[in-house]
Amino acid sequence: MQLVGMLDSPYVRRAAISLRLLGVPFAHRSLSVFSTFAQFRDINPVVKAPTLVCDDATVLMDSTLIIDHAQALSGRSLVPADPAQRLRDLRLTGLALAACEKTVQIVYEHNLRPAEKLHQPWVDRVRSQLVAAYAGLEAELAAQPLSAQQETMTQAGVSSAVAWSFTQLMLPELISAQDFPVLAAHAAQAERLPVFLDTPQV
Ligand SMILES: N[C@@H](CCC(=O)N[C@@H](CS)C(=O)NCC(=O)O)C(=O)O
Repeated sequence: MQLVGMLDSPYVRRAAISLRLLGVPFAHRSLSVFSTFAQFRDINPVVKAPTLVCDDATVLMDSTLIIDHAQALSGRSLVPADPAQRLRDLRLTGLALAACEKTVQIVYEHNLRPAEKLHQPWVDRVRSQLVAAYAGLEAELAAQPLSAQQETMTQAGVSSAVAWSFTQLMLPELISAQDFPVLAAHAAQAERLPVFLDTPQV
């Protein structure tokens, strides 16, 4: 199985970390959706990272669906089975994915659009959504921490740490660790785990 995409994408990184936590073997192919667009398109015409090329040659995209498939293969899940704990984990994963999406939108707005075409009201709207997603995560983690241990980490623990590190890499001036200390501490602890160190975003 091949996981295609660069680890500076939080979606690729959370998929890679999840596959490793689940013990699902894969080869990582570090192709960019930008600088190696044509090569990526030969594998997946939709050019979405991550893309998983399965052993039977099925081409699967979207990190959530790739993780779902990996969980079926491994017979394990990174989401708790208990309905109440599961709901909380899904909610926190949703907040983390929203934070990833809003960070990517701001980065694309600045990097892909000519400066004179940047639409500031849109950037302001997306930024407020990004802050809301991190405020939600901070409140949840302050009320009840997430595990940052490799053996007990859930999908929310993985995705919130990956999202935080990604935003800190791309937009450090926009989201300050001082405003989200519990989340920043969770991510710092997760980033010291072997599975995170083996899957670096840079
Ligand atoms: N919901 C998707 C989002 C994936 C995504 O947007 N990936 C970005 C890279 S960070 C991408 O493929 N961008 C290229 C494009 O959308 O054209 C997932 O969870 O995998």
